[in-house]
Amino acid sequence: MSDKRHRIRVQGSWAKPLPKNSGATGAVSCNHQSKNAEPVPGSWGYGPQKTSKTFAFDQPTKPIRNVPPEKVIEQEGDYEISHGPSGLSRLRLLPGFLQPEEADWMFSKLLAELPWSQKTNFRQGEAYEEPRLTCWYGELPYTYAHSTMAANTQWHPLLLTLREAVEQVSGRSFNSLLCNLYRDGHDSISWHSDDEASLGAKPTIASLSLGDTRVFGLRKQPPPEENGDYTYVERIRIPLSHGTLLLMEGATQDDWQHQVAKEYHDRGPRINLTFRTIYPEPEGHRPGAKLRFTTTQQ
Ligand SMILES: O=C(O)CCC(=O)C(=O)O
Repeated sequence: MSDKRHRIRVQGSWAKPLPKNSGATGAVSCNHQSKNAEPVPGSWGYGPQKTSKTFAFDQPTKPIRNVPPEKVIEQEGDYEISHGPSGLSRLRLLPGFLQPEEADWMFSKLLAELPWSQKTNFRQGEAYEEPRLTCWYGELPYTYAHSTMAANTQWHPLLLTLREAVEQVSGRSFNSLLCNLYRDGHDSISWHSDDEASLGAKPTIASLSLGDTRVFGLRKQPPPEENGDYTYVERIRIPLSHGTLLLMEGATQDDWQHQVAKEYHDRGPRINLTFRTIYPEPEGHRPGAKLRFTTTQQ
């Protein structure tokens, strides 16, 4: 290797200083000042310093807080995710609740045959198109945020079969179903809890996923002294794959929020079926009101 190429290779922290008088081949510019060179007034590190600053380390007045590491739940099992403040919050994850081949044909059938539509909802008085398609089954209407889905008793026969299977494994009964279709990775549902008064106290929600895997995120509600700041709350992520059943039980809707965030790489369509039990709206409250604003919870 020629001397020049060799020096190019070893520049940086490995580079040895060039020998003195290295001649033309050593013409790599550097900031060395020769012993006799006059310092340039005002240049970095030379010349008279106008102010002399000292840096003192002050002990921080507030304790340093760490953001808790996010937990991941992937294995089949029952998980007690918190014990307060509203009681025990519990998840049950059943990957492979449906065999892949049966999940495949159910996905295609539901994608083609359910009455999917895009709903307008409202946030702080502003209308927006929900970034997903939905449909609703149940003898009662369901209102969340500020939008109502009309009662619909025309259950697709496949949904009745799935409801029975979910009831058997969960030991709960469900009279309603909210279906979500995420067309691609840009479709999503933002942070919320399924805690409308019409779902009753401590509802069990059974969520069945078909199609592409999406990450289901959970974050703990911050205590009142945090004033709605979620920076230091516990977080959990659960990849929900084709044929997986997730049960949310106990105080999960009181003490945690959940979301399916947008993703910025390719995702295929995904259907999510959330079986619920709906009760008539409590009297004297607007439909869709949150339970904590309608009753005193124990
Ligand atoms: O798609 C999911 O897994 C979540 C759906 C959901 O959060 C909801 O319907 O309330």
